Amino acid sequence: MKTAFITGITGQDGSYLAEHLLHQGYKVVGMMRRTATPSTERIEGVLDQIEIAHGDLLDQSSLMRLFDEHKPDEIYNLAAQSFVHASFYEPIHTGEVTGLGVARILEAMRLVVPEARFYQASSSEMFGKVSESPQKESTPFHPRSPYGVAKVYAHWATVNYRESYDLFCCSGILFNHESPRRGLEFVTRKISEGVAAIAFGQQEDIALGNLDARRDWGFAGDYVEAMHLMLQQDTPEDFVVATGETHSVRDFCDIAFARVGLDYEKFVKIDPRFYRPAEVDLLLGDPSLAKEKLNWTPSTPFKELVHLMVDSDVSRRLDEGRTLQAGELPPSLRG
Ligand code: NAP
Ligand code: F7E
Repeated sequence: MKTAFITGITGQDGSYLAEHLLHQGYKVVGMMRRTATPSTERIEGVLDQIEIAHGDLLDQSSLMRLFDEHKPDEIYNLAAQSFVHASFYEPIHTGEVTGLGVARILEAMRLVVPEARFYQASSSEMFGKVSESPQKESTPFHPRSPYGVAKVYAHWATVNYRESYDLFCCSGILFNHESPRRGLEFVTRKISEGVAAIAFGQQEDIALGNLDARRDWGFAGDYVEAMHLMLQQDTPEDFVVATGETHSVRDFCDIAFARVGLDYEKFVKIDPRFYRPAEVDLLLGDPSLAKEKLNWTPSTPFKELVHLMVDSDVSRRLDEGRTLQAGELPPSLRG
């Protein structure tokens, strides 16, 4: 039985990847950092099937100790300070975790488990101010935030360990991927949760920033499959993972509010606090290489993704016995 080691196990992707790898017959070890209140909500369903290991990307010795203890065959580095907006306010911390943390993990792998295969969670935020559309593996990077800058460092560190030491290291350049498990601060979940709260009379409006930003949004459950496929290749290579479609934040609002029979224009307020010092205006990925070499395709169209997220936030309230106050829910969502 192969052992997979996942950092960022408590995050959105960590939870989906753990489920996918368990299904594939792996032993899964998930790394968690020490916090006063452990955040295991997303992995409650699989906690009894995985092994939790305590370590931190800020602590080199913890990574070396854990690799020595678990001797992983595959290492998936999903841990990061992943919120772009916060990276402008905590640039040093973001650099330490999201950038240098990857050098720490690569060095631990080189010294302790050089035969392991390594996946780095690279990001479309590295393209930033894009020089071509759609973006592909060869598109130049122009990051627009401390987060994007840290991911570029991590990306090149991964390439460098592959070229310098012949390690099996690769990066998935993943475009935005969402789910009902998305953190509440990201725009998609902020909207889906806000729509549900408005429909149940718990909230009056949603304050957002730039509605014209465009993203290539896919479903997280699909994207973790691409991560696994990358580590099953004969030779390590980097891949763009995306849907090949782009939509604006405004489009997301429109479909999300319509799902509960409401008009977004009546409920969305613009608040300059949610604008960023530098914005990424447009992201659109070209997943041709992943389709060709990994035989990977996204399964969840944009509208379906928005509905999935809104339905989940509505259903949770219905399960809690809450009563609908506003809107015209479609029949599938009525309690
Ligand atoms: P997420 O939900 O924010 O999860 C981040 C994970 O990193 C959490 O488990 C967090 O633990 C952990 N972490 C943070 N600091 C750490 C540290 N110092 N040591 C160890 N663990 C630490 O992110 P996600 O959406 O699942 O994304 C997974 C990865 O893909 C991230 O690297 C992200 O940057 C990257 N990415 C995401 C997307 C996307 O659209 N979702 C796209 C491209 C790339 P706590 O629970 O303790 O905070
Ligand atoms: O913002 C705009 C905002 O925070 C999307 C991370 O997973 O994907 C994610 O980064 C867009 C931006 O995600 C609000 O200005 C408007 O243009 O949901 P987001 P992100 O910054 O694209 C990449 C690929 C990653 O790698 C990251 O880890 O939406 N926007 N109004 C807003 N965004 C937020 N968060 N909140 C607003 O109120």
